[in-house]
Amino acid sequence: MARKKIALIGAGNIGGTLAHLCALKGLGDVVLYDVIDGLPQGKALDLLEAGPIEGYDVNIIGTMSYADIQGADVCIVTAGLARKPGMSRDDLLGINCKIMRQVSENIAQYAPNAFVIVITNPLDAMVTLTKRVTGFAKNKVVGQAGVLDSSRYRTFIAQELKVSVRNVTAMVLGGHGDDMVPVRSYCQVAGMPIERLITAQRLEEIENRTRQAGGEIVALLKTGSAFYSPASAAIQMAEAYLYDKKQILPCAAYLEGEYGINGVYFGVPVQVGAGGVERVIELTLSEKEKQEMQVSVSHVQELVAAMDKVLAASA
Ligand code: TXD
Repeated sequence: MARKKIALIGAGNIGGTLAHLCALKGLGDVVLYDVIDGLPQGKALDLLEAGPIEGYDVNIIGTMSYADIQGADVCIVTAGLARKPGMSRDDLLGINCKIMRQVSENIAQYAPNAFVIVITNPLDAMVTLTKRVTGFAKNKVVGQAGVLDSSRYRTFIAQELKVSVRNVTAMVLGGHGDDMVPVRSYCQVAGMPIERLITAQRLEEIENRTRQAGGEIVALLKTGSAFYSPASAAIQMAEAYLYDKKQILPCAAYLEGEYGINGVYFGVPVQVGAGGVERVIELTLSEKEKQEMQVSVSHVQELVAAMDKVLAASA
């Protein structure tokens, strides 16, 4: 059986980490694309030369030519600018819009059957743009935010209770902004509801830290944003697709009436398998969580409206 082909558009911090994870997990042959001459080629060669030590046989190439992504099974997009201290994700809108339009046109041309996972910020707008420009069906374009945000929430809860991260299940829904929605009512530790284990006040603090967790890392790194954990999150989504796992994961999915939301990408639990985003799962939320989802979706709608203005101005 031929190996799968995974195209990584953007070979920066997340792109390089994605390539490393693809190789270590033997997910498929990797094509690393970037516009900075030498960057994708250098990272690809470096990773290839780790192959004999790690024991992977996958091929990894670095390129500045979209023709090399021809026929990719999965495209993971990180092309664009990352945040610096003092910036919000939304500050990236203008520049990343232009980059993502170009990236999407090329994916449509060279990898028309790919499952596309968008990571570039502002996430909810960039994944909406990708679907529009590629013209791909909604099941083939998805955004990564919720897997990471949930992993952050799970990390802080595991630390608080001094239990294995494996015992903590949780979902963070909504847009990938500071008004994301940690869904307390579905958070459990080894099956026990979290509200029985941690006080409401302490949970509030943990949830606030989760909402600010991206910024916490930007403030520490100063030159960019988180990259190990976003890469791990996208790889979990790619594996669910490539291995037809039917795994339920919180992802930015295109909604058509689910949760009362229409026509935008928004973080909800979805089932990912060989069909891509196979189904949206509708949770029963508390009144407070419903309200939080409303606040978050109106922010995403504003962001998409701002994106439309940028696109109209540059058309
Ligand atoms: O959970 C999430 N969704 C995120 C998103 C978590 C963390 C960071 N997230 C966002 O991912 C971040 O705000 C950025 O928008 C992207 C990529 O983050 P990364 O940390 O990898 O940024 P880098 O290291 O700056 O890499 C971006 C690369 C860089 O090498 C550029 O040369 C390249 O993108 N780039 C392009 N590639 C292809 N095509 C074009 N036009 C292009 N322009 C820049």
